[in-house]
Amino acid sequence: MKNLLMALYSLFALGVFSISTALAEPAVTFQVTDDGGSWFECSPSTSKGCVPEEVAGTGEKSLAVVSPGDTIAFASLGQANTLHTAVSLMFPHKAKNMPFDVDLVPPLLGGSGTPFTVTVKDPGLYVFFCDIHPYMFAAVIVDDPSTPELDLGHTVDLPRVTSGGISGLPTASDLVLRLVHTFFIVTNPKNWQNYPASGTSQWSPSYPAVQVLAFDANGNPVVTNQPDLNAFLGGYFHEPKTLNAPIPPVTPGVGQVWVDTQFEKMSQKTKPGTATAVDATNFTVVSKVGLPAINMNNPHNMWTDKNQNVIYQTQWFDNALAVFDRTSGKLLTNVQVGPAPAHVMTRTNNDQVHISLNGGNAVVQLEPLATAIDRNILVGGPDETTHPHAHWMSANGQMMVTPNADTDDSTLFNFPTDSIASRTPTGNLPIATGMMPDSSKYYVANFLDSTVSVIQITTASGIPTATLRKTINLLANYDPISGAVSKTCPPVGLGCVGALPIQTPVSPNGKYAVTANTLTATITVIDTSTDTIVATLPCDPGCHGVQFGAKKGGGYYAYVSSKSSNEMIVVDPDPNGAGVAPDNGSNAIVAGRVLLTTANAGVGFQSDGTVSGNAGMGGQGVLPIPVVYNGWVQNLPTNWKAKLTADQLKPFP
Ligand SMILES: [Cu+2]
Repeated sequence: MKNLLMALYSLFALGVFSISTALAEPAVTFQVTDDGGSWFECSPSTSKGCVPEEVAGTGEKSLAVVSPGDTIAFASLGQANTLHTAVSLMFPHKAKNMPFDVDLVPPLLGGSGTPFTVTVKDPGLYVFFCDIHPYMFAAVIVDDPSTPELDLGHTVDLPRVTSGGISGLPTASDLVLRLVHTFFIVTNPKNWQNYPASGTSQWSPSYPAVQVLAFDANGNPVVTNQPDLNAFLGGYFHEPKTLNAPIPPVTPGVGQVWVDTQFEKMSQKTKPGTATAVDATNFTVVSKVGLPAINMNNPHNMWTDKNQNVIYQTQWFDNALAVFDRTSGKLLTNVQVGPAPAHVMTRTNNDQVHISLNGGNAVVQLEPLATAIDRNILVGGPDETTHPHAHWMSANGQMMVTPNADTDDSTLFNFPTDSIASRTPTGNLPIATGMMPDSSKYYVANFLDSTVSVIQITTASGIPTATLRKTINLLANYDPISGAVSKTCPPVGLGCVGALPIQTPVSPNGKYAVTANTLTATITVIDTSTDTIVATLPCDPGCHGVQFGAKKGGGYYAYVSSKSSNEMIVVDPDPNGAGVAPDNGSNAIVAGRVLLTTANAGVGFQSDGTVSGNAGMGGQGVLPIPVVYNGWVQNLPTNWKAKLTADQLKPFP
């Protein structure tokens, strides 16, 4: 036996088995990282395939061109700290070996480091993503050697996009071009919208300067009549665009607005992300917290305790919840909670802290101020991977609802009975929730579906039951092939369209819900009395986070963040005030914009580090202080209550 082994070793050494090892060698490896943009970094370990930045556009590291029959690989080899997945989002119609959905476990969580490999046989365009962090993209073009251009193929399938999926969509259709455009914006920090502190700047994103072959609905080639993809996409999306320096609202807000500038880098640490505090009374930046001492990693979402003293800060690309002092920015604790902690909220009745584990199947419950971990509340069966993202806690503290990204449903957990009351099917990849101030109804934004599920809660004898009442289709007025929009919305006549919706909170007075749509860069306002879309406002690329804060003198602002921009948008959903019709959000306006970089630093600005890149970029979680939602506002200390109006202190009758 020993001799046989020795003989085999000799044969390997002589290269006799080199054919099989050559077949297994991937043309490209996409390694997951925590770095903004290049989350699937095309590995330089093999020279073939990765499109160099001088061709793809400086900063673009997630694009590959390979040949039919090549193998591509996805791996977590130590640059990422938490669980990610590799999932096929878009691929040539009926392509072999598609679709797939695999976990990429990092060495830190016990992963073996063995890459997942798949052979791509059919020429055309493939886009892959992480369905835990759904803006992590990789793209592969499998090029047909018989044509001089790069081949996107005739049609593609998107099995998880819209209910029932999309099959056979032309590659030159509006929706595919929007996804390709978004890929090149999101994965390349140089293509993010960099607003100036004063005057104007040009936003001129770059795309690969190569000829591409795509086809329209009649099977005719359409892109080849343009010089290259750079010229084509730039023309199609009317770029370059002029960016005006953000002008803040005239009417101040109350307190502070914290924004997770999740991609902003500091020279004192290797992982990206800061929490940026804006003084809502003058809309200047007063604090940037990067927590270099713990190498804070991708801060995603925040909440505070009932006294508004601490910031609970999730680290979505990591496994811990950081807690820091809101005034000083000093770290208080860093608690290991589990894979990909996404969102955090408190319970109004006891100030306990609840953190969703986006890479797991639970919401972690901590004692107030995160002094101890109580338990993991399972939101699915013990063997399920539900992947809850942005949960919401009811105003009375009795219920919690989660959007389960991996099981396409929503869990309603009832605290008095300590059990799951219901699981309601939603659309594809539910990502965020928002609840009415009387806990009568909640909204679930379905990311890949571009729908919002409206779920009614009926409580009898202390037991809630949930019923799907309506599905609001944000793409109802949109033709994915031509891009035609059949309906415009108030107040500025923008198309009534929202694609890839994310955060969707309901206003503290329960009159409207506001949704941030990441693909269309639009903000949708939903009238909660009719559950219809009543307004559409412009947003920035990667439009993502929304929360309501108090407007000085009465009413609310909806503060909106965008991943691929360095500004925050301030929406006034009721500029003519409560009691003056309309009060349903249909006259919502963008009241102003706030630059999130240190160029907008105000008096007394403080920070625990020096910004070294992606300044002000990566806007995700938003937390206005004080928290003015029904149930929380009543618990505020008197000094905060003194800043609010009687209506704000009692937002819902
Ligand atoms: Cu991920």
